[in-house]
Amino acid sequence: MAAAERVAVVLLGGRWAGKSSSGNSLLGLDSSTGGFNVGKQTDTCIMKETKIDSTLVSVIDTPSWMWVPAVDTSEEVKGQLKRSVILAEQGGHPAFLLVYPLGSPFLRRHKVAVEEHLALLGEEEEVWGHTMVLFSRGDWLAGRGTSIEEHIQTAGPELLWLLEKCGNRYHVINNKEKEMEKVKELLQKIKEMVRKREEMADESEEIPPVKRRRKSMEEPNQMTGDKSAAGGEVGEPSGAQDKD
Ligand SMILES: Nc1nc2c(ncn2[C@@H]2O[C@H](COP(=O)(O)OP(=O)(O)OP(=O)(O)O)[C@@H](O)[C@H]2O)c(=O)[nH]1
Ligand SMILES: [Mg+2]
Repeated sequence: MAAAERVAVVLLGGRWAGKSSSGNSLLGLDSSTGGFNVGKQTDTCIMKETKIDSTLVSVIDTPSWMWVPAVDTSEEVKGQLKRSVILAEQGGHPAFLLVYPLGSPFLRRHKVAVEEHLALLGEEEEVWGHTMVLFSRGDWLAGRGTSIEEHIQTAGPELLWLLEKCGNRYHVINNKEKEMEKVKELLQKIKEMVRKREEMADESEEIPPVKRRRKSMEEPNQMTGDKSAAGGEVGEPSGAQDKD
């Protein structure tokens, strides 16, 4: 299947970053209409699907890490993060969105946490080559009357490091406004990232195919979920009602 027709987006990041909300923006849903639970801590991976124009998009929400080195993250959360990759590979061409809220400085401890938690997901070049920064809380920028470019220029070296690791791929989203045009723009960027990566993989045997990477990863215990139709989900729902 062509890369343009199907993608699987994994939402990654620290506590309260806006992962579930960003997933809902992609799905065009909210907590009360079948989207991810917002405002309640996500504790297992959940995959939901939607169709945006002709593209089938699998959206995978994950539990947060705290802003600590990976060694201090529970085995349960680490297992769920690894599981997200396996779910993504079932759902299409994997793309990782590293969700980070605007208005929060990205410091050395954030850098360490991101680097070490992404290392759990697979081979470094392969993972970072499929990763884009998704800045949530786009309304923060609007409130300050500044652009993302200006914000990046005045941010510290850690944020510049992050963007460089992501090949300068980023997108700004305001989850308080369901802006479909912005979501479509994001999807185009994701597809472009995946397409470029697939092309590089075709050109170079140095880059391990996704399937080979998967073999090297431990199968988690809880692979009981089945992918369901659009709007359906895979994995254990957290069950509680949202506060948002
Ligand atoms: N103003 C504003 N608030 C946002 C935005 N995105 C998320 N939030 C708020 O940020 C809080 C956390 O959002 P979640 O989507 O639950 O964040 P999360 O990363 O899934 O959080 P955990 O799973 O609990 O770690 C909620 O109160 C959201 O309403 C945004 O773009 N703008
Ligand atoms: Mg969440």
